[in-house]
Amino acid sequence: MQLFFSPTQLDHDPKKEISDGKLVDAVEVPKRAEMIFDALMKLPQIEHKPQQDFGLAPIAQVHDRAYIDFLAAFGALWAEAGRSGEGFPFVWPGRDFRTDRVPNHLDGKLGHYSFDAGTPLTDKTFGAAYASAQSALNGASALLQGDQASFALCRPPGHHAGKDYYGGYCFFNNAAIAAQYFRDQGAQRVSIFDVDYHHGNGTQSIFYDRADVQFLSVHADPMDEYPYFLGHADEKGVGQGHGHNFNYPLPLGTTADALMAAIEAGLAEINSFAPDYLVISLGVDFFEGDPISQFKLTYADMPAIGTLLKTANVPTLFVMEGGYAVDDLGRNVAALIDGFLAG
Ligand code: OKP
Ligand code: ZN
Repeated sequence: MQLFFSPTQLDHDPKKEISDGKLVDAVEVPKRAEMIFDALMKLPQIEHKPQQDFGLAPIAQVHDRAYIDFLAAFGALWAEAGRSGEGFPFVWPGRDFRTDRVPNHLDGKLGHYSFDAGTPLTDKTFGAAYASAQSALNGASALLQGDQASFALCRPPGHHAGKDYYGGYCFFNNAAIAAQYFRDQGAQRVSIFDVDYHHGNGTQSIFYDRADVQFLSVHADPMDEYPYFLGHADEKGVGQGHGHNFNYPLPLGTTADALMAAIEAGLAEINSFAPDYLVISLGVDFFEGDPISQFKLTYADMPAIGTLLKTANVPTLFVMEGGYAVDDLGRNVAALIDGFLAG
């Protein structure tokens, strides 16, 4: 199994985030990727090769140009405004505000292109997010060339990012970019199964009106957990996309049995859809020790999740999303992938 990761992804190195009314130490840190990389490299089946650069075009197949340009320009705009620290939005268009005009002012732009205040933006974010998306594209390319499985160690993660907004530590939607790339390279149908603890609101939104990309997500019930405003079971898709979106919200405190039952339900839908490729948005923040999450899976539960995902029996790209128990992160991911490879 080829593993894709570039050190440029470590350049996004935020110091602080806003949480519980305070500036606290950032949770989505470079060390996360280093821990996962080191642990995966210990698996004998994993090989790490140099990355190809697919350019901006496949990113622009998913994200609006103006949004991409804003992220690219952010560092200069922030410096020009004479600001120090990291970029945080604090004003958004409320329900009946206008969103058809992008404000000139930096604070207006920040609000226009984001949906939460928990995601620090730095002058290095664009480069790291670009490199993270390239890892996903390399992983997709490996499957297009005939590999049965590949692992894109994406970080920053992607599944909360929509076509023209960031949030939830996510800037470019790596899973969506990979899925769209499969389509653009001739695949007829692609499934994205999001098994992060949080709902993949960005990925859902990007494909909500489409019949060619099926989206499924198991996650903590948005009534009780971030991102709060999307991820309910009655969100089925619109237009051509109706019947191609599947949400499996689960209660806080969920253990392996219930999570695996929901994954099995999702796998049955994937089986009927018969995709050419499967993208797994993988977060291991369902781990009991995760500092920001409230599911109760143990380290010992990880291999069975991987083995279960293998039963999809479709060429599979893993795209890394969340997981914040930094000391346990590597071995949790490696145990899950070990279970997948053994399955
Ligand atoms: C990203 B991913 C906790 C704030 C949590 C956002 C969580 C984003 C999770 N006080 N903020 O899906 O793992
Ligand atoms: Zn998550």
